[in-house]
Amino acid sequence: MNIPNPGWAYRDSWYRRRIDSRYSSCDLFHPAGHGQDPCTAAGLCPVSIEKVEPPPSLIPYPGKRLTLIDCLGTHFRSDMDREIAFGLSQNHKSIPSKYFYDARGSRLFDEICTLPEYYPTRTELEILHKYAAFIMSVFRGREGDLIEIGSGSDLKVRKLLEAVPRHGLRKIRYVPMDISHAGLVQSSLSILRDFEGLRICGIIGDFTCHLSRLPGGRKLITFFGGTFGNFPDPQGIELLENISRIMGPEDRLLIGIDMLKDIAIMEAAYNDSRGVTARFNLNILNHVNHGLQSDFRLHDFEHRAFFNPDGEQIEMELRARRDVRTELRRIHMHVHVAKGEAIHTEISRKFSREKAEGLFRSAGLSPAEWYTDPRGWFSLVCLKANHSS
Ligand code: SAH
Ligand code: AVI
Repeated sequence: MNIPNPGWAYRDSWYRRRIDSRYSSCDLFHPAGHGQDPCTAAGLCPVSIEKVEPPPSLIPYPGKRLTLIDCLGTHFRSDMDREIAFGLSQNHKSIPSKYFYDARGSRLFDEICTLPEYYPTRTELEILHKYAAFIMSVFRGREGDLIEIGSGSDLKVRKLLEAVPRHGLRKIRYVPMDISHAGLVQSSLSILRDFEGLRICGIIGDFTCHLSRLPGGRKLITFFGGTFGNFPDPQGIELLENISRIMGPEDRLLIGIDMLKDIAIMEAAYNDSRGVTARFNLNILNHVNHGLQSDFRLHDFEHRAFFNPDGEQIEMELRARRDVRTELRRIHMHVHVAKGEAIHTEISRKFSREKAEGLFRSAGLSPAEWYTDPRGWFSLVCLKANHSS
């Protein structure tokens, strides 16, 4: 089933039924008509919420174990208009990788994570499995927030939560933040079901601009999957600086980074034999078509992913098989992609330890712990903010 993103999930009857029938302790905030600032109620910084529209049957919810807050609101559409128009009007065309993650894109990414060629997920899980109890000891049985930015599916946070004794779960609030509305709701509900006593405050937001909306108390911030590697140096450093600004002396940032390795292994991870990564890459055009009312035909493009040794990164693009012309009708913009021309969609950086440490340092962060797998393919780094030490 396709749940359009964002903001439509609750209007979908299948989805509504699923929430109604399985979860009663759920609180969805509606900006208008409640006379209450939802963020204040949830212990978060004030924010205007413009779009969550739960059907009347979802309110009220005793227990209030799940709160959902929408920071994207109507801005999502105008930001998407502006960013897509900018990217497609450049000499080297591009679409920002965050637009991979509509409901279908999020599902395709989950499928990528199960592929034999896509080593990052299982390697990161292996590391988490080994060190979860140690990582979660930062809470030392005290109250705090376990924040996950770019949370996606719940695979990884489960490993951390499973390492917490049952009574400890009551002291923790899980705060996932993701741009994908459907993905965030689905994973929040699944965690809510399986971890009794845990409270969840899901934030539908963009971590490049909504970090200040995160709660201010004691926290462990997690940024899994190597998503940090989807940013070039300047944006990556800026993102880390923004994270470090909201960290207190005892707070930690646990960040996943994919390490440099044999080129054939890295390239195979982005050119899987079942073609799931190709579908994931091409699906970004579906998202653009839906959002900006265009008519890109997916079969007019070919998925390409290769390692660029200069940037030490995998680059993904969509190469036009023929001359393509379409109009982004929502913003009255005509686009021409010439045969053979590429639309760049993603970089996925692969790090040496020295390179990563340099970036962390530039952002005012330093490693407190460095966890890796026996082959050194992936690293989970626990960082503290220098300003607060
Ligand atoms: N953390 C998960 C998912 C990684 S996929 C894992 O390790 O498997 C990247 C996730 O980040 C997706 O769920 C996507 O929706 C989200 N994402 C990408 N760009 C984002 C942005 N700018 N703000 C918030 N979430 C974003
Ligand atoms: C989310 N991110 C870390 C993934 C990656 O490996 O860069 C996205 C992805 N792109 C293709 N496959 C997976």
